[in-house]
Amino acid sequence: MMRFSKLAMVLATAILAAAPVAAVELKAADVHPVGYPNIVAMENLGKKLAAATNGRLTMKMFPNMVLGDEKTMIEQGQAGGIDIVRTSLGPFGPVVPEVNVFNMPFVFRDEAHMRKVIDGPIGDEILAKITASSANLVGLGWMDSGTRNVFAKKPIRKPADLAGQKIRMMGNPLFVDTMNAMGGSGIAMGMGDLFSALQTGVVDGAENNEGTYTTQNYYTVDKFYNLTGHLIIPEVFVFSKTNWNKLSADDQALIKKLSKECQQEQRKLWDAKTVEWRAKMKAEGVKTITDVDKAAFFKATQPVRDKYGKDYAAMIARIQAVK
Ligand code: BDP
Repeated sequence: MMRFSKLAMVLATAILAAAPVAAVELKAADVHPVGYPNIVAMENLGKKLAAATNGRLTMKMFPNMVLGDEKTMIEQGQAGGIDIVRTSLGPFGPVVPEVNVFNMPFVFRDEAHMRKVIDGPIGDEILAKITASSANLVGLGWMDSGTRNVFAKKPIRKPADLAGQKIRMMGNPLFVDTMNAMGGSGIAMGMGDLFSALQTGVVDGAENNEGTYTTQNYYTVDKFYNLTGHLIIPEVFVFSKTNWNKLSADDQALIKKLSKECQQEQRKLWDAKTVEWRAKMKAEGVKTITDVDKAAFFKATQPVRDKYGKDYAAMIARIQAVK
């Protein structure tokens, strides 16, 4: 009897050791279509993760707003329904107000400046603020999203050209104030509703980078792409904290390391795609207006920087000091 139970124990131990560790499929969500740099970079993170864990951790990408627009995706991340949410910082501001420092009009001199800031200690600090906030999310990394420019059915060169124009902005009061200060009428709306809003005249225009302007087909309705350059907003990707806490410390460290790689890889993909998007705009007859009075838009938006920036004055000074 004694001998039998010993054998049973040995067998049970052997079976347990051979049983595969439960595999986890991480859910990642994005509003963009397959092939967009953010999606490709995130899918590559997933592939590396699967390779490094022998398939124990894998990732499934839900692109194209299939899990909702960014507001919904962020809420799902907070609730644990989505593991990795990639979102513009725009709709993230109402959830973690500290990120609004990057959402301020003309806070970055240019994209190179923005990249330097997100790669350096300030970028890490804001990610840590996201993680430390009550949002129940872990800040993992940044992505480039180019420069946002106003598109409309007419050229926009100065604030007076925006008079009477209803311009869609991302859901954050800061942006509605920004557009109103720029001379237009800002209307907050999710990206999912924008195409039909443009078509039906609910709004006259919107603002975005070349990538979203072309891949969402906005150029088919609004042919003037005006280089107002008022916002350079990095994108962030975050992990649901509820689900993060279920991972081992080693897995967390691995995901953090791959996130840093993803941040650098996305930017290379971004630069290559930007060349393609610009070529497409040209081929499709988009009129890119370059002689925009940016100084006038900068001046017009000073009250927005004064109103929202007063809470982040020290941080803004540090951003500006990054050369
Ligand atoms: C794009 C961002 C995306 C935003 C979108 C928007 O990549 O995250 O949802 O703008 O305007 O540039 O809503």
